[in-house]
Amino acid sequence: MSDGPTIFDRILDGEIPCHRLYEDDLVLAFLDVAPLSPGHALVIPKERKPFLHQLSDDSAAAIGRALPRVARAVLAATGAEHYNVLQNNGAPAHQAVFHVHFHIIPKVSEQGLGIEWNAGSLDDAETLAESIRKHLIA
Ligand code: DGP
Repeated sequence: MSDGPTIFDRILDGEIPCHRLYEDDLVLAFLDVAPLSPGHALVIPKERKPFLHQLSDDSAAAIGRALPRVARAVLAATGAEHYNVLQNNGAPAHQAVFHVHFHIIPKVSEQGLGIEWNAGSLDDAETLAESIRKHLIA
C-alpha cells in the first residue's frame, strides 16, 4: 500500500472524471469503472482514510445516511430488486484502492457479486465476545 494519493483522491480533487451520482459535504457516490452489473456504484467518504475502522464518527454517520439513498436510486434506475453492499479492507481482503469505499452491486441473474462463503463453527464464542466487548469504545 503506497502512501500517495489514491485514484479516489484524484476523483475527489476533480483531476479524474467520474459518473457522479450523489454528493454532500462528507460523501461522494459514483459509478464503478469496472461494474459487476449495471448500476454498480461506489460510495466514499471525502475523509481520506484507507480502512473503515479509521473513519471519524461524522464520516461514518454520513456514509450510513447516504448508502440507503444511493441503493434506492440504483434499484429504481436499474429495475434490480436485489443487491450486495461490499466493503473491503486490506489487500488480502480484495481491497485494490486504499481509500474507504462501499460497493453497491445490483444482483441480476448471474450478474453481480459472486460469493464463496466457507462457514465455520462458533467455538469458545463467549471468550471471544468478551474480548471484543473490552475493546469497544463507547
Ligand atoms: P476494491 O477491490 O474494493 O478496492 O474496489 C475498487 C473498485 O474501484 C473497483 O471495483 C474498480 C473501481 N475503480 C478503480 N479505479 C477507478 C476509477 O478510476 N474510477 C471509477 N469510477 N472506479 C474505479
